[in-house]
Amino acid sequence: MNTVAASSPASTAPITLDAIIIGAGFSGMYQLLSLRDKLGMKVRVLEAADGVGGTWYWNRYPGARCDSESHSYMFYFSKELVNEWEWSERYPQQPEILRYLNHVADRFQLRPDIQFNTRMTSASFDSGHNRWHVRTDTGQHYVAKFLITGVGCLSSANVPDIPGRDDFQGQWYHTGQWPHEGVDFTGKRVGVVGTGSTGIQAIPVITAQAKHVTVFQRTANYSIPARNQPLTPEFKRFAKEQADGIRHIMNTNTNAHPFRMAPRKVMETHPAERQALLEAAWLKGGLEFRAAFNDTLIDAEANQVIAEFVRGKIRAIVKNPKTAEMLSDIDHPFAAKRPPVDSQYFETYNRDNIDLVNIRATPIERITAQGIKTSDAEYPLDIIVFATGFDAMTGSLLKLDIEGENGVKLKDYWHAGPRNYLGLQVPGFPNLFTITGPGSPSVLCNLPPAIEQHVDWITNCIRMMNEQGFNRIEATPEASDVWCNEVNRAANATLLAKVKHSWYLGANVPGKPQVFMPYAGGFGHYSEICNQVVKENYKGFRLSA
Ligand code: NA7
Repeated sequence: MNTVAASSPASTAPITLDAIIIGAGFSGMYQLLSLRDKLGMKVRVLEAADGVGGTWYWNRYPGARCDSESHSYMFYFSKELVNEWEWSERYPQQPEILRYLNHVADRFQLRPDIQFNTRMTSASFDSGHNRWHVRTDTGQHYVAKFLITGVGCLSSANVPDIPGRDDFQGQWYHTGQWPHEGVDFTGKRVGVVGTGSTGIQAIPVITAQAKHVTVFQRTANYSIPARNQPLTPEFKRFAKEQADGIRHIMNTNTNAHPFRMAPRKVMETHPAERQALLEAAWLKGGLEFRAAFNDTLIDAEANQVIAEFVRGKIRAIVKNPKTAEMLSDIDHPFAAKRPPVDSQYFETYNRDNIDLVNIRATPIERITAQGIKTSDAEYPLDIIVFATGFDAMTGSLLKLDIEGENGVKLKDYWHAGPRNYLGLQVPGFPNLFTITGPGSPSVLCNLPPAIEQHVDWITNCIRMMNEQGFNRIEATPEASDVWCNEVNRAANATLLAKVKHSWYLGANVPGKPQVFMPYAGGFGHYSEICNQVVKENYKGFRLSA
């Protein structure tokens, strides 16, 4: 192990390293471990928070839980790690995931090489020496051959710029920047804006505590019951004994989840059998519901059938017909926006301390000192919770102020949307790697396997460069163009690209270019493409000494 003391005082003298990694979540920690322990490189991770965890450090809102099943939401690179860690529930809650990531940091002695409370403020590439110069808000200046971002796809909070927000005399919070001490909702009138995965997780938990909750819904959403439960000793044993098989399934299927899509099509299945299969999938719950048929996201007619099944479930659960109508009046195909998984979301609307407001019909006009004013009413509130999502995929990268060759800024190069090769490298930004960057399967996947695949690819690439004496690697503009076309082609082959107001396209952030960002061609297929590129001597990359 080649540990670099991570607590050097602020100084103007540059500190020279082999690689700088930004972020100490799943990505940054595994990348550190790989470069330091496998390749013996001098590496430092810069992390803005005072602890590891990334997304799971910040997202501490009530009900925060992973939608991936716990036995799949972990690292698989170390058999010992798989064997020694035990999850308690089918879907882990945020504190348990954070405990896991802290365990990883301790077990592999990562902390000495992570510099906490340090935000990278800029990075610029020196072409003459093939080195990145990285500056931090702690006044440090690092020089490193490689710069690797592990900043997460959903980490730049999107707080809507609603007029009057600063006038509000109560408290407001964004779910992705939740206070560590928690928020006490007892006796409070709470407004929740947003009904994506986060709002759907938080609303039942907040409503169980608050005096009254008003949900401001812009887009009604599908949700599948999680059917969360404690894991049985038998399942825990199965997950460990079958770890290799589970890993193989995740690494070779479409979404890196530990289950395969059933090899059947909706319209080719007899309606009675179809109904029975959907009922069984609904009872089992979770994201696996999507795997009951393999054409849900490809065939609009098939999707309609499934969408109508879920709408029917909503109408059956929610007793107030007006509320049921608002919740089931969904304007997009099933799973074409990120499909949430819930615990008692629709059931919560049967309580008498919750109301739903359709802000598409009666838009929010402003926030007042007392609450939220829509076009037809004012709602007095003590607390507003913005569950309004993230400037996804590109937001956290563009905040970093990265400048490549010839002084070109990443934000200018990407002014019309992200352009890169394989989601890994941007032309004109040599020796910069973006773990789970736009253009890779990333958010369409269960992320830990996607992160392991990217980190392993980057590590093997750097190993090859070290062994063969290359100092510089850069994606060619031609390869990037071809890849961007492939990303568009893959999206257009599905119903995902049909939804114009989805964060996959950047539509949730005013002014953001609308480009479909993740690669929808499937994780297993994507991995094969990455492997083939290596076999063809890093086809599409320019390597130089
Ligand atoms: P999402 O999925 O982006 O959901 C955000 C929600 O907030 C969604 O209902 C939005 O409505 C709503 N929203 C966003 N901006 C506004 C404004 N200005 N006014 C009213 N409503 C608004 O974010 P989540 O945090 O729920 O989930 C993100 C991911 O985290 C999730 O996919 C998982 O992977 C984990 P819209 O649909 O845009 O009309």
